[in-house]
Formats: sequence, structure tokens, C-alpha cells
Amino acid sequence: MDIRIAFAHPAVTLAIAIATTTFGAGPALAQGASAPAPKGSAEAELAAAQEEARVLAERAAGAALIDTTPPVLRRINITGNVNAQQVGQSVDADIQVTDNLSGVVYYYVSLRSPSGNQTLFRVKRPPAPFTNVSSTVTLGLEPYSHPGFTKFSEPGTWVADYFYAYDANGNTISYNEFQLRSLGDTQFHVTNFGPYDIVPPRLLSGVIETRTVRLSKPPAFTSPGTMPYASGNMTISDSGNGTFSGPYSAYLAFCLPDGGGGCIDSLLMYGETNRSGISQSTVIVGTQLKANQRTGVYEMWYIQLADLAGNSRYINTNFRNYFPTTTVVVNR
Ligand SMILES: [Ca+2]
Ligand SMILES: [Ca+2]
Repeated sequence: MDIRIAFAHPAVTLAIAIATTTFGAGPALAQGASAPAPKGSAEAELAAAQEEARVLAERAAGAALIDTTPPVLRRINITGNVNAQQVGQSVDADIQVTDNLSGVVYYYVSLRSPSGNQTLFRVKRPPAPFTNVSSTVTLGLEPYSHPGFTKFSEPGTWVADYFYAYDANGNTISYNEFQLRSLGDTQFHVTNFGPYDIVPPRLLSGVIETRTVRLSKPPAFTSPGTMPYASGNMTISDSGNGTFSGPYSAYLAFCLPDGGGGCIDSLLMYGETNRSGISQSTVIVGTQLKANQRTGVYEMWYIQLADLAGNSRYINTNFRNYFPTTTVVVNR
């Protein structure tokens, strides 16, 4: 099975490494390993989609006559403009994506702001596989898109910067900003006469609350066999350009090294702030371990923070500047 995936989107290469064996600047997971993929960001969404496509492909590998060709994006044309100071703003995208045999079951399109700091995305899952998906879809309006345009949106020329799709047999395809440009009009204008926010949140400090986790020890007052949780917290501040949107989500990832620059297994803690519009928040992040979680010393891998306006910050070095300890020990 030929699974061709080129995650060219600058913001997603990192989290994608969780779910693949071959991509990303950081260490990648070994074959067969999997990681949780919480909702809430473009990175998590793409990591989850990648994993789904991989499972589909694996499942199909034993079949006799199978589809081995990914879908093709035929056109993408964006129309409309956005006035960021008004609510409910969006643009329309006329999109056609076709597939030769098994049919399209998933596509993803993201938009970026002029600076590239703000991104938003929409996922479309045809309810059944279709060989020709041709429709005009709304982009930039919640709950269709994540996030939506807000009063914090950056003014200027925005552009569709990434497209990803897979068919019912797990064949995947992606297009970068320049490839998309050759398939239609991928630009539109955002007007914002108010202050906005293109500054990513900043990490002030963090703490790992569960420095040791025992797989055989269920959380208090739960039935035997219930898997334990790992958690931590991070204190995050946000600023902007005359105003700020406030910290929104936080990821804290750990890698169980395989000794060769990759990860045998991983932990992905996730959390969201309680309230919007607060300049500084302490976010609790956590995850429940898997039944087949590998034991060992998990090392801090990366941190990703996002604000409500869609600006995100990625940290993958100098963890000691923020955290007194940087490992989670998982025992039997
Ligand atoms: Ca196909
Ligand atoms: Ca901000």
C-alpha cells in the first residue's frame, strides 16, 4: 500500500509526527504505536486524520482488488470577504475533489493570515464515499471552522494554504499553498479597523503533577482495570496588537525514546482554559493512559499553545527553563 502524505503545512509537521513514522522535525513513533489526538487544533485534527487513513490502509492491505490511488483536487475557488469587526463572518469555497475508485471520505482545508500567524481550518467528511465531491462550503464560521474569524483576525490578504484528503481505502494526498494557487482563486481580503491579535501565547512556567504513573493502579474509586491519568499544568500569558484574545488551548507531549531518535510510544496531555479574555491563565493538561501503554521513562517532547485568535506557539527545546522536572515514569 502506497500511502503518500506530505504534510507541508508548517504548523502541522510537528504534531503529525505523533501519528506517523516518517515525518516531522522531531522523533517519530514506531510502527504500530499510536497517540491520542484530542480535538481543538489543526495539528490534532490532522494527526487524527492521518491515523484514520493509516488504519484504513492497513485494513485494506490484504484485499485482492484494491484502490491504490489517492483523490485529486480539481479546483478551489474562494469568494467573499470578511469584516472582522462583525460577527458571523465567513467566505465561500467552491471545491471539487474526485477519486478514481473507492471514493473520497475526508478532506481538510486551512486558511492562513497575511503574517502566517493565524490559521483556521475546516474538515468535511462525506457521509459515504463519493467519487466526485463538488460543493460550495463555508469557511471561517464556527462550528464549521476552527476557530472562526473573530474581531482579532489579522487584516489583509488571506490565502488557502493547505489541503489534505483521503479515500475510503486510506490513500492520502496533500496540496501546499503554491499548488493550491494553480487550481483557482485562493485569496480573499479581511478588513479589520479595530485592534487585533497576531501574537502567539507565551509559556511562563509548568509543572508535571504525575511524575510516576502505575498502569496497574486505577484512579481512586474506579473499578479494577480502569486506566490511570497523567497530568500537569502550565501558566500561559497572551498579548496582541492593541488587544489580546487570551490563551485557549495547551498540549504537552512526551516521547518514550526508542534509542534511535524516534519514539516507541507517547503521551499527549491536553487542556483548555476556563475563560476567554484573560491575559494569564494556568491550564491543567492531562490524558488517560492506554491499556497497552509502554512502560519506561517518557521524556518531554514538545509543547504547543494556542490563543483564541488561532495563533499558536511551539516549543521543543529548553524545557528546563519552564519545568522543574521533565519526565513521566510509567511503571507496570
Ligand atoms: Ca482512490
Ligand atoms: Ca495573542
